[in-house]
Formats: sequence, C-alpha cells, structure tokens
Amino acid sequence: AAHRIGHAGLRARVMSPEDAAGLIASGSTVGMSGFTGSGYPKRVPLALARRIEAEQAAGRPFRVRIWTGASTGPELDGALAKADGIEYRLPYNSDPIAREKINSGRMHYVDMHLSQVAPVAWQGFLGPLDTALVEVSGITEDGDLIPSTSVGNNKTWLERAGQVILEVNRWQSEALHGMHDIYYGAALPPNRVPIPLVRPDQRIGQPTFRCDLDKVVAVVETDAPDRNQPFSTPDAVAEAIAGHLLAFFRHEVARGRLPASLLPLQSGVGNVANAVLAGLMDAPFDTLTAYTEVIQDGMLDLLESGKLSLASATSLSLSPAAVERFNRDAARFRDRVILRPQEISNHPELVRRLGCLAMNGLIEADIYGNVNSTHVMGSRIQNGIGGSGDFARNAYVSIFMTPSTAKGGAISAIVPKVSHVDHIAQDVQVLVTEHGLADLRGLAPRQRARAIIDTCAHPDYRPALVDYLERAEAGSFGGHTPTLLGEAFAWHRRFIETGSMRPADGGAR
Ligand code: 0RQ
Repeated sequence: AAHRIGHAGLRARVMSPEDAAGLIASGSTVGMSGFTGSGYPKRVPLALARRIEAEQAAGRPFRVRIWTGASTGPELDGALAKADGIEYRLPYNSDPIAREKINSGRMHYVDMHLSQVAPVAWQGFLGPLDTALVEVSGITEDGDLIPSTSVGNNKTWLERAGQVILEVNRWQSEALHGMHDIYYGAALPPNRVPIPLVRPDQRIGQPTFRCDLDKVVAVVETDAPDRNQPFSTPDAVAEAIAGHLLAFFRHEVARGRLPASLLPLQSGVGNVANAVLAGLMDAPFDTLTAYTEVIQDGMLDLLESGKLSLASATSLSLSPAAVERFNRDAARFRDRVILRPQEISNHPELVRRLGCLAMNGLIEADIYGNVNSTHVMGSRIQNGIGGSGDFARNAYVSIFMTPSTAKGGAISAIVPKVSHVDHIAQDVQVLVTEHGLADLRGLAPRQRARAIIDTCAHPDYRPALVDYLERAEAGSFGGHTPTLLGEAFAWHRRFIETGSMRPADGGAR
C-alpha cells in the first residue's frame, strides 16, 4: 500500500493500529469518517475497543465521545459499543449493539439532521474536537487526501480536530480519485453566501481534502472492505409501493406538474427504496438525475443503463456484487458520480433550489400525516432521522413510503396518533403503502385523514381507524384536527401489553 501514500513525510508516520489507538485519550472526542457503512476507519477503532476493554478490566474507566457522518460498521460502532466505550455519539446510527446501549440508557445519542452536523460543529456548540480519525483511499505527493467511499463530515473533522489519524485503505478503488467535490466556501453567519450550485452535475469544489500535515500524528495502512450488505430482491409489498409511486410520477408528468425527466431524485436507504429505483429501470423516464445522500444498488443499475445521467450524493452504499461492478468500472462512473460533503448533499438551500423528489421510509404515520421515522412505540430508537428531515421539508414533493403493517401484521403503520414526531404533516405531501398512494397536497386535516385511511391503511385496521376518526369528530375538544387525547395512544399501549395492536375482542377500539 506504500504507493497509496505519496507524501514522504506522511509515509514516515505509518504505525500500527494499536500505537495509533494509544494516541486517543479517555474522555476525548473523536470525529470519525463513515456514512451508511462506507468509508469508515476499520483498524484503529478495533484497536481502540481492545484498549478500552483492557483498561476497564484493570478497573480504569475509559470511554470516548464519537462524532461520525452517519452509520458506520461493526468494526467501529459495533466494537466500541460492545466494549461499553462510547459515552456519547452523534448522529445517525444503525448498529444493533449501539442501538441496544442507547435504548438501555448506557449511551447518549444525539440524533441530528445530517446537514446540520458540520455547521453546528463550526458554531462551537458541540465543544472541541480532539481527534479526527478518517479513512482515505490515498494521499498525494503533496499531502492532499483522496477521499474514500464516503465524504460525510470529514472536511470539518480534519479542519476542526487538534490531531489527525489517517487510515489509508488500499482495498478502496484508486479510481475514486476525481469522483469527489469538496466545497470550501461555507462560512458562518453573518458571512454566509449562496452556495453556487444550480444543477446536480455541477462541481463547485476540489477533488481532495486539504489537511494541515503538522496535525497528522499517525497513518495506518488498511486493506479491508466496507460493510457492504446485500439487498433482498424486492418482495410483492415493495413492488406494489414502487408501482403506485411510478404511476404517480407518470400522472404528474401527464398533468404538466413534473418535467418528463422528473426532477432530481432523493431516495432513502432500505429495500423499499431500492425497489422503487428498480422500478424506474422500466419506467418511461429518461435522463434522470439524483441529488441524494446515498447511492445504492438500484441507482448503480440506472447509471449503467443510462437511464440516470448523474448521481450526486455523499456516500456509496452498495452490495458486495455491486461494489465489484463499481470497482471494475469506476473510471466509467467517475464522470457520472459526484460525492460531496453531507452538508452540501443534504443542504436545505440546494434541495429547495433543485426541487428534489424526496422518497423516504418511516416507522409509522398517523391519520393526519405526521410521520415518525425513528422511535418504536414512542421511546425505543430504531436508527435516527438521518437526512430525511433535510430533504422532506425542502423537497419539491415530499413522499413517504412504507408497508402498511409491521411485525407480521401485529402493528399498523397507520395509527390514530404517531407516538413520536419527526416530520410534521406540512412536510409530508404524499404517503404510499402497498395499498395505494394518498396525495395530500392541498388537503385539510380531516380530508387528509379520510385519504390516508381509505388509501394507505391495511384493510384489517381500516374499520378501527374510521371508528376512531368518527368518534373523534364527534367528541374532540376542537374540530380542526379531531383527537381523543385519552385514546390516541391506545393502539401502542395495546401492543406493549398484548404484542398486537389488533383489538383483542375484534371490536373497533
Ligand atoms: O425491524 O428488522 O427488527 O424486523 O423497523 O423496517 O420495514 O425493514 O423498513 O428498512 O425501510 O426501514 C424508518 C427504519 C424503515 C428507515 C426505517 C421495524 C421493522 C424492522 C426496519 P426488524 P423495514 P426499512 C436518508 C433517509 C430514517 C432515516 C431516513 C429509517 C425495522 O427508513 O431509518 O429516512 N429511516 N433516512 O420491523 C415497530 C413499526 C415499525 C417497526 C418498521 N411501526 N413498529 N417496528 N419497524 N415499522 C438516508 C439516510 O439518512 C442514511
């Protein structure tokens, strides 16, 4: 891997992951690279976890504060959480062990909008950043850093941190060089200026990170893959959701409300999102673009087929098979993939200007179209809000999609009242399940409720929702958004008590 480190001075700072982990102090804050399982450091966090375990076994408490881009991988979040070594973490997490620590109260977790992490760090509200621990795919002769498969908040971590540790991962394709666009024009108020990006395919920055080389205390060589997970082939539910959504796009084009090549697509992570992208392969839309957060398999297929002319994101999140295709052909993708800092990929100003079509998943929605993306039964975190808020509020059309039930039908995804709110009704314009698509634009709360119940709810739960709505309309304190305060969470309570939201007696309540 030596040739990946072009700068002689940095070559001289190569050391073992154990020695590098030794430079991280207990109680300190570490800004790590990594976004949706891509581009995260893989060897130093594992070595740090072992060190933490040894310290704790010797009766010396050792915990660190972790900032990242978004979710990382088992060698980082998993290993450090298992060692009970994370005192505080932000933002988005999807690691099961970290999730368990958060939900058992062992770890503080700050679930922020992903576009806001870097600016808030610059504002100083998060306190000092001691160490940046960043995976790169190479270092140039001049000491510029070639980013890896995600950009995330790395620019900010490298600039803000007191010391820098680099992991140079030779497993990553060398053809990544040139794919990134690192924007250096961001400033804080009152000096903030418009971001000069008016098309998704524009480059407004440079392909590498700058770094003050005096701050680099360690360079570690790595040869390990990202956490690339396979996607399951879309099931009938995902295909039905995709079908409704594509019919909606065709309808909007026919009505002249969307151009024939649509508008820049934003797609959340997960199997339903991937099914929608797969559906676009056969849909009558060409020269599509994506201005999104994550490029997953479905988008790679669209790029390969030429349906998608360009994808802008902050990270790749591909299955092992897709990674192989990507690496084989990375030079070809370089012109049509742009990876940017997450504050740019998700920037509200840009999402609004470009008019993104936002498509995100959810945990549950209520009859008025408020959306809970994060908390099961109002209190247990699943993952986090991720970039869904950045896109949903500012999108041209904000779409949320979900199977109508969860846990084998024991849970209705449409409930009288969401047990936690991430996206208020104003930010939820279209709701889609396998049963249909509710276009909520321009509808008042009671009209939204009828549309959502009739179109999106599972037929097994529809009568109970209608019954609730009718009694709320008759007996609510106010009539604008009829609500029975004493009953609004009865479905969640019933699930916690009985394991199912279905009324035990088959009755409506
Ligand atoms: O849990 O695996 O334990 O069974 O939630 O649900 O149906 O597999 O759906 O993968 O699309 O995830 C909202 C979590 C949906 C995701 C969420 C349980 C369900 C399962 C996953 P199990 P599915 P998906 C930009 C966009 C927030 C971030 C975001 C997410 C698990 O989309 O994290 O949008 N979104 N980012 O059983 C109890 C319910 C449930 C439920 C689902 N009502 N009650 N459990 N589950 N609904 C991209 C980024 O920011 C990175």
